[in-house]
Formats: sequence, structure tokens, C-alpha cells
Amino acid sequence: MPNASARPRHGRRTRRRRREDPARNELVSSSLESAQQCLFNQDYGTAFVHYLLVLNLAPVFKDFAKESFRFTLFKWTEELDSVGRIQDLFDCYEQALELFPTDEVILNSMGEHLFRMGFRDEAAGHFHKALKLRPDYPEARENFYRVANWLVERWHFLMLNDHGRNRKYQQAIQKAVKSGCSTVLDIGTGTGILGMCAKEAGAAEVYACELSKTMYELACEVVTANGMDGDIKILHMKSLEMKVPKDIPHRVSLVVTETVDAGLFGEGIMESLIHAWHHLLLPPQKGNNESQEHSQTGRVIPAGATVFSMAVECLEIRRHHRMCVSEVGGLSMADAGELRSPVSCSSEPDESMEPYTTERLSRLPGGYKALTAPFTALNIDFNNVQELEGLSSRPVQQIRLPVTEEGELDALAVWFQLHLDEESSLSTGPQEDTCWEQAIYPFHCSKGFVLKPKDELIVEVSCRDAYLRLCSVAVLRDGHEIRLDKRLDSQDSGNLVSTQNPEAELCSALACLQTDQNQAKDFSMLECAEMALLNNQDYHQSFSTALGKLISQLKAQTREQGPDFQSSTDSSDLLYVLDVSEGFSLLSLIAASHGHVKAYSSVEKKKQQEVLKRLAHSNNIPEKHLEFWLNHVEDEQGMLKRPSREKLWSAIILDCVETCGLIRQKLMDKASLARCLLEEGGRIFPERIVVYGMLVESDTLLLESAVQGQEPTLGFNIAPFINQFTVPVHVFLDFSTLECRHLSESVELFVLDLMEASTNYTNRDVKVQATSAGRITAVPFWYNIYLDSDISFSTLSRNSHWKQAAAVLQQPLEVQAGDWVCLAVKLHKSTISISAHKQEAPRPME
Ligand code: 44T
Repeated sequence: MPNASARPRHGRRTRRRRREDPARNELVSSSLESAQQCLFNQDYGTAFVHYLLVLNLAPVFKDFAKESFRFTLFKWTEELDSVGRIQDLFDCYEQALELFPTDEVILNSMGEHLFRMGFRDEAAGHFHKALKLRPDYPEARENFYRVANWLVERWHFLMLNDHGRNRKYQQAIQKAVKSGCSTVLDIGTGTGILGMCAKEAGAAEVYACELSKTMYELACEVVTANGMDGDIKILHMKSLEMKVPKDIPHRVSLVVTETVDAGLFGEGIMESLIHAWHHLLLPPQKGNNESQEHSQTGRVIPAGATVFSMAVECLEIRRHHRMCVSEVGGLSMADAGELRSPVSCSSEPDESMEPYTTERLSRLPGGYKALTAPFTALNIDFNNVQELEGLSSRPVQQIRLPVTEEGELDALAVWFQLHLDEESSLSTGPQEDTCWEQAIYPFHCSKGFVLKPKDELIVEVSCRDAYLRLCSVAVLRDGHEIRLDKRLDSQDSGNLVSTQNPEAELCSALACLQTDQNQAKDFSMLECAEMALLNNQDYHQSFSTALGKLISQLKAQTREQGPDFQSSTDSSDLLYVLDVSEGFSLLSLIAASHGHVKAYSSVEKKKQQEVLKRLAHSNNIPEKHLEFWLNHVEDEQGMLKRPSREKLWSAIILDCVETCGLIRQKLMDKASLARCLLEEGGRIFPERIVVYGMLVESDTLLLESAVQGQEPTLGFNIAPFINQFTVPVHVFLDFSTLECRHLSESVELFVLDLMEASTNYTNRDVKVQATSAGRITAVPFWYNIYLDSDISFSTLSRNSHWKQAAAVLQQPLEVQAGDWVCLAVKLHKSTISISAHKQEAPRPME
């Protein structure tokens, strides 16, 4: 027991006295008995209280009762969770951890609750601790990898690996410090790198702030490891909350920051700098007044930015943001109303909407076509607080862009140049060899709009709610204006060049917009991946064919059993299909469209249910054949409950793969539950998943996975600290455009049989022959999803809404063409892990 020998003497005496106290012994033994009895009766709350009493009074029982105590804790907290008694739940865990502070199972489990409640930082702390206590504890490992992605976003690795960017920041900071900026604040310090640059350049005082707890702790570790812990004061707070002299003793002469995202303003740099100028920075240098002492003025690195944009055609963007097809799996989508992604800045600002998404244009499958030349959307001086403050009240600026290429308008792409100082700048442009993504402002127009050379595109640029807003509002063609922004049709058209031209009006209506106002308002938002899924006709057609096949088989089966089947309209003759897809899904409707089917959908959102109902109506599916499975019960037991006592499911559709490219958690548990609920001859869709992979050499993947190389970053020791957050599996990858060399053919890695539990395995060694020489750095993997033995689709296909995942090897493996590599593939719960080693003697595949 920890510290037992270090206990103060009176403690020991007390304990001895305790052991000798017959009344106490009596209490302990009767409580232990009660605990066991309550446990047996499944009265977990009372059992838990009894156990607490026993173990607090008689710690000698800890070893003996540990397993039962844990079990009671988990059962009781499950109950507390289900009734929303969250505070009580955490109190129980805290009491448990007081008794067993180094119990990795309790720590991990508490982490899981914390994670579900959204306390990711705290959850990560618990998983990390559990993993340190037992490095081979797979549950904690899996959980830690899951949170690592949230806590330390992958771009940190990219940025630290971007030597060009690091150098430029370092040089700009050195110059500023040498020119007299001696007090520095690093806003959003991340790993502490810019603050350390300032200190090393000779700054007298350096402060840094960081709002993420994990990053703050990491920065503290890094700064200490570099011997600067006394020199840099790091604060765990948002810069907006900082005050002089409470947090820093006086105003500083230099603010350094890289709190910019792909859309420049998304990390709140405007707000942070306005606040810094008012509260944290010395007044700026006025004009060219040379007499003003540098040390008494404040400035910011970066000094400013120029934002660029251009219009693009890009099918990949289009299919993620609006409907591109009118028929899906045999259903007409005509009456669906407008369906679109939540990425939009043309509508009224709304919590649920984001003005832009981000993409690396150079990595978009299918590429893109620039329809206009790049134009300057905005210039901003970070050293001018009036300008920063004025930005949000600036009138909307209209820019006319000559169209240079014919093509469908899909988006405005945005990037920027960050001017570190007068001499040096960084660019996030699509042509640059940098880690940066571009911001994508998709164009939502249900019917699309084709731009032609000689057209002029009118774009409105404004800066509302600290976001840059860009909106394609109209096109000038042959002297006429065609409106693209339907909202302006009925509202403040004053902003636009007004045309009294009836021909243009007609053009406008025809070009793009639904003229029916009611319908225009009646739009539903779906996530980008849901839009892409809806646009995937092959996926839906596969389901339709497989369901059709099954339904006719089952009908034939029933006909054999009972001759009245055909004529009967009794609903007991219906086949029952359950679609437990996550999010929006048409599959229940597709099942119902085959007739004689009662389909249950798991779509939860009211508005999306309305869409399905409308589609049922317009596709002549009786209303009563579509039901919504409102899963009030959180667990999968509830979710997969059958509809009535007599009826078993004919088909259960499971959602197997997450958009990010990983197998869904608990998939196999759900499959085994689903198997129990099938009628004879019923099926689970899909019946089988085959995992494929390939050996590749990809430096890009390495750069996104960990800080590379033995060289310190700008001379600082950072890599070992941030690399603790390296995860072995990389997600959201686009394998088709990943810069990599293929070192083998694609190979089958693993088979998951959802219909047959007994055939499943958890470990498999796969032998792969290298087709060319190189360094294997990763094994990207994807899935072939088999609905039945004939019908399948791949998550790698061109129109898939899925991305891919890749196992990044701990050590690159050098191979020659013809070498055999052994991949050890493991499936633990739903997590795939892959390791590779060279196979000395070639052996045939098993
Ligand atoms: N993403 C770049 C953003 N912070 C870069 O907590 C580029 C994205 C990117 N701390 C692909 C590639 C790239 N006060 O740790 C974060 C954040 C913190 C603040 C204190 C504040 N007011 C703030 C605001 C932010 O600053 C750190 C950096 S922010 C984002 C940097 C490679 N996708």
C-alpha cells in the first residue's frame, strides 16, 4: 500500500485500535455481507455505499473486494448516467479513486464518462494516467488515441515541420527584439515556440498565453525542458481575459501570434488584437515619427495580411454541399425541398452554419478549375487598431470579377499572405508548398450556374461577426444582371445594380433560383458527408438491389408457408426493415419503396423526418410504411429492439464505417445483437466487410503524424513532447490524392463477417510482396462493403463520402522490390492496428 510505512505513529495506533474494536469489526463484516447481498439483488446504489463503508473502515479488504467494488461502481454509475445524475456519478468516481488512486480501470472508465460529457481535457488526463500505469492496457490506449486528435490537432505537427515558416517567424521576431521590442507577449503559444524565439533573441520579459489546457501544459513542459521556465511566464487563459497588472505587470512592446486559421479570422485574431491594443500593448508608433522611442511603442507580428480569392469549379466541393442528382436509389428527389450543407455565409448568420470549410485545393480528388483570376478581397493592417475596429462596420464591398474560363460556379476559394513585417511574408495559397489549407466558401444554388467568359461575377465582401464573408451575388452577362442570391430578391436589393430589364429578370429566375418563395425557404441542412452520401447513386442503387433481392426471397418463402400472403392486406404480412444508419439516410425509404415492407428509420431530426415523409408521399409509399425509430434509450439494446413481440426483423441495416475512415465503435457488438433479432432468412446489411490496404512511402503522412527528424526545431527541444500525442492511425485521408509512392499492390488485410460470429478472428498475419524499392512509412486502408455475396461497394470509390485511414509505422521499413513484408493486423473492439516487419525467407500467402 502506498505510504503505509510513512504514516504518522498515531495513525498506526489508531489502526491497531480499530482492528481490535469488536463493534467496528461487526459493522465491517455486516456491511460487507450487505454489499454482497445488494449486489446479488442488483441494488447497486446500496451495494456501493456498503462497499465504501467497508473499504474505508477496513482497507485490508481492498484486494479481496476490488473486482466486486469496480463492478458495483460501473453498474451504479451506469444507472446514475441513465437518469442524468451526473454530479452524483462523478462523486462516486472520486470516492472510488480516493480508495484506488492507481486503478487504471477506474481511471479509464471515469475518462470515458468525462469524454462523453464533453470534458475532453480532463478525459485525456485520465486516459493518459491509466496508460502510464499500464502501457499495455488496450482500452486506455484506444481512448487516448481518440482524444489525442482532439487535444493536439494534427496541424501542430505540420506547422512545426514547416521549416520555412518557422525560420521566417524566428527572423521577424529577432529583428523586432533587436530593434528594441524588449517585452513580448505570445498569444496562443501552442508549444511555446514563438515565445522561446523571443527569449532567445534577447527579450527581457516574455509572456505567453494559451487557452487549451493540454497545449498550456505542453508549453510548460517544453519551456522547462529548454531551460527557460524562469524566463517565460505562461498563462493558461485566453488573451481576451488578460489584464495588466494582474496577469502581466505592464503593457508589452511586441505581440507575436499565429492565431490564424485557413480563413484568417477563424481563431479570433481580430478580437484578440483589438483587445491587445486596448489593454496589453504599448501605444503604436505614430506615422514616421522617428523621434518616438521604439521601446515605448507597441507592435504586432504579423504586421498585417492580404486576403485573396478566386471562383472555382470543383465537382468534389459541389457534391459535398448541394444535391447534384435528381434520383437516388429509385426515389425521385424532386419533392425533397432544397437540401444543402451548413456551410454558407449568404444567409442570415445562424449558429448552426459555418461561413466556410477548409480544403487543400491541390489535394482535391478530380482537381479544380479556376474560373476567375485571383483577386484581392481584403487588406488589413494589424498595427492599426482603428482599422481593425472599423472592419466590421465597413460597408459591404462589391467586387466585379471578369470570368476567364467557362465552368460551373461551385465555390470561392480564399487564402492569404501573412505579412510578418515589411520584408517577410508567408502565403497560404493553393500553389505554395506549405501545410496550409484554403478556405472554401461554397456556392449554394440548387440548379447550379454556369459562368462564361465575358461574364462578370459580382462578389460581395464584408466582415461580420469577426468572420470574413464572401458571397457571389450576381452575374453580369451581355449587359444584364442575373441574381444569384435569392435572399436579396425579396429584401434589400438596394445594394445591387437594379435592373428594370424583364429579360434579365426572367434569366435570373431560369438561371438558378427556385422562384417559389415557399420552397426557397424550405431547405434542410445536412452535414457535408451526408450530402456526399446522398449524391452517391451507386451506394443507394446497391442497397436497393440487395434489399429487392432479399425481399423477393422472403416473399417467396412466405408464399410457400401460407397461400394467403399475396391477397392479404393485413399488416402482419409485412416485412420489417430497420435502418440504424447514423444521421440522415434514405435507406429505410428505399426499402419501403419495394412494397410489402414496413421500414423503420433512425433519422432523429424533425426537419429531416419531414423530408423523408415528403419523399415517401411523392414516391407513392404509404405513410404507414415508414416509421421513425426514436431512440430514447441510449444503449444499443434499446436501439435494436424489435417492433413487436410477434415480428422479427427481415433486414437490419448497420452503419459500419465512419466518414473519417475508421470502423464504427461497437460495430461487432451491434452486429451480434442484430443477428439475434432477425427472422429466419433475414439479413444484416452489410453481411461482410473486407479491409484492404497497401504499402506506401509517404513523407506527407509522416509530416502530419509527428515532428520529424533528429534536428531540434529552431534549436529548441520540442519534438519529444508534442510527439507524445502522435497517434498510430491517421484519419480523414484522401488516398487518391495523397502524395505517396505505392510499394505494393493492394492486399486483403482482414475480413469482418457480420452475419457469422464464429468466423471472426482478431489477429492476422498478412504477407505482402513489395513491388518496388523504398521506405514503407504507412499502410493506408479502406473497405469493400458486401451487402450480399454479389453486391458490394468500396469506400475508396470516386463518389464515396468516406475518407480513408492509414496506419503510420513507428519506424519506416526499407524494402527492395520482391521483398516480403509481414503485416500483423489486429482488431481490438473496432480498432485496427497494423505493424510491419520484413519476412526473411519468402513464403506463399496463407
Ligand atoms: N490551423 C492551421 C490553425 N489560441 C493554426 O488554443 C496550418 C489548419 C491549419 N490562446 C491545416 C493546416 C493548418 N488566447 O493552441 C491554439 C489555440 C490558441 C489562443 C490564447 C487566444 N485569444 C487564442 C486564440 C487561439 O492558439 C493556438 C494556435 S491557434 C491556430 C493556429 C498548419 N489545418
